[in-house]
Amino acid sequence: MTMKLSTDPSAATLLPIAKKEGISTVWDRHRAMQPQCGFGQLGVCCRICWKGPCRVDPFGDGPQRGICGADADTIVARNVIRMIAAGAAGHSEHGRHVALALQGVAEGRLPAYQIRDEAKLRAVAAKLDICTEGQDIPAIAAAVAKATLEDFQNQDHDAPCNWIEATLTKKRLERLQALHVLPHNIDAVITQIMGRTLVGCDADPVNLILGGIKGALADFNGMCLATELSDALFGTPSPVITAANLGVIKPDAVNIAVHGHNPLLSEVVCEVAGQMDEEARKAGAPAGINIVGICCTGNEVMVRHGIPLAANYLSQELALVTGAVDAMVVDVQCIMPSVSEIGACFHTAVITTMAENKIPGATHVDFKEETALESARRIVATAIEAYKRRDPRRVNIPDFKQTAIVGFGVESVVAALATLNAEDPLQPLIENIANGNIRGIALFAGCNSTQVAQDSSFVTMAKKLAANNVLMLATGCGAGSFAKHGLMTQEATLEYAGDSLKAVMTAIGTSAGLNGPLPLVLHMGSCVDNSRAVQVAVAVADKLGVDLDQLPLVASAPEAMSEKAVAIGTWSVALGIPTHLGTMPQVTGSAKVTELLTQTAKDLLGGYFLVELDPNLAADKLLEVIEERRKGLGI
Ligand code: CUV
Repeated sequence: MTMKLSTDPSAATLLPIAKKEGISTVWDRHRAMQPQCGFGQLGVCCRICWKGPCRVDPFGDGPQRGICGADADTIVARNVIRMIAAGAAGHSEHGRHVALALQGVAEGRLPAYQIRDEAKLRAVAAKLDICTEGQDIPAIAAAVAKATLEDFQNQDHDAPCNWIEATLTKKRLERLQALHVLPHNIDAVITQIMGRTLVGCDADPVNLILGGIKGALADFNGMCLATELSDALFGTPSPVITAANLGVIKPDAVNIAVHGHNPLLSEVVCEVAGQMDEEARKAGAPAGINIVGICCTGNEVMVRHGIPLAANYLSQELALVTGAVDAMVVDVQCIMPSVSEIGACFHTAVITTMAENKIPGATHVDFKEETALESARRIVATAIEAYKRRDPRRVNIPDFKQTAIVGFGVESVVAALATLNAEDPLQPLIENIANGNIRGIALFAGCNSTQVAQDSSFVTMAKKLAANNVLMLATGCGAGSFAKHGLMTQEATLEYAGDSLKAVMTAIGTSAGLNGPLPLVLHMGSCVDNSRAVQVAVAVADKLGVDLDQLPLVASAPEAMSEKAVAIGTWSVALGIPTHLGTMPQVTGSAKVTELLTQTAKDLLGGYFLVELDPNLAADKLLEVIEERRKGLGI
């Protein structure tokens, strides 16, 4: 008996085709990998030096220490904080690229980019305490870029990064400062994690985990700046109606899938595609060029421009199996190396673009911000060429797509609320939380994993929380799940929201001109856009005069998989948010580390990890946490 692989209807259509064509997918490889290494699952396998690999016997019979003398607690702690460092490195490198692009725009060096949202740039400057009086836009952009890049350069250990300092509640900053976990320099903190986890360095699990928390907060800092500066460059999201799932691929268009994370490339590809539409028509594609998104690059262009989302993480290969993707353009992160091989089974050009992210078998078009337009033109031309080789007999586009209303940044949430109370936009939200119409807020984030039937835990949990009047926000592949399954629609609110939540969503949506309720789950963007949800929470906390760990606010990554999710989950805990994981974290080989993350954290930080693999029980537990928090606030 095999477990259900995916609840995405597209998978049921395309997996048999993949099988017939002899194409192996992520689910085939998952099956071939069984049984998976138990030591690795517990986190007790150490590969940090070449005396090893070592592993501690979890049953107590075999070795209890590695060859160097490290016990399970040390090994587990070292392994997990290295994951945090990797996650933080990914997000922060993304952030650095955006900051450098902003600097390049300020200096007039990057013709492909401009400040599309000047108001946002000014707001960011104000937030960072940069004086803008009498300054023009390039000068403000230069100052913002400089303050941001300081977060990668500052050598004063006692001076926290500019972004985190400008973002959190005062109480939270004090609490983190007291624990010495506020990052002063993203790069330095990541380097420290790598250094302290070398053989023969930090062996104290508590000290290691604190170092990991600092790394996770550096990750948070990197996300905040990536989100906000991207908004200044590319526009701040506002509600837009679009669609999700593989049915957004068009049989009669040149289909270009943009996949990965960083909007610097995809934004220019979208723009150039608009200019080259006629060429696609001349090549025989009556519908011109159709851009679709995958993973977080997909989320970025979806919330900003309403570009439809074809797939979240687990179905990226299935996009290729449709036989109708002419080019898959990838930047960084979450790109399965298998895509080049599957692309080669069809006519699809799989195009890598980043010098540090290549895939054997793919075509590489080097992308540099300075020459972005040329690269984008080459990419789109390659897609048009590939289209000419498409075999229509092998095209199988599943007839599944759902409408999705997306694009809920802080600004658009506040704007919607302002239609109810222009003087004090947060008041209606706070009132409805206080009177219990909204019991609490849940942020869904994180990936898909083959450990869970794709999208199933997201959807199960959301329906239950909705029925219990919890307001839901989503990012990343979680947002992708909800979009594909029709939970980002007004109909979903009417069908699944509890009565009081439905009434509030209808009041806000109607007054904001949506002719009905807000969608059931609010799409805030990509993984780095988790910072948007924090901003909403901080605004609410500040208004109530409380800290984040007092709010009826929870987070959940029911299908987490990436090291980036480990980093995000950890900062979520550090910010005081009870954080659910629906896949087993690889730490349970150490009772001490497990206790630290799930219990001690509660006293230290107010937030903690809650692990529950059953989505129904997980929803129940989060509802309990929300009620406990409400009680604490006396509401
Ligand atoms: Ni950044 S990190 S699988 S694409 S959310 Fe999706 Fe989102 Fe996880 Fe990756």
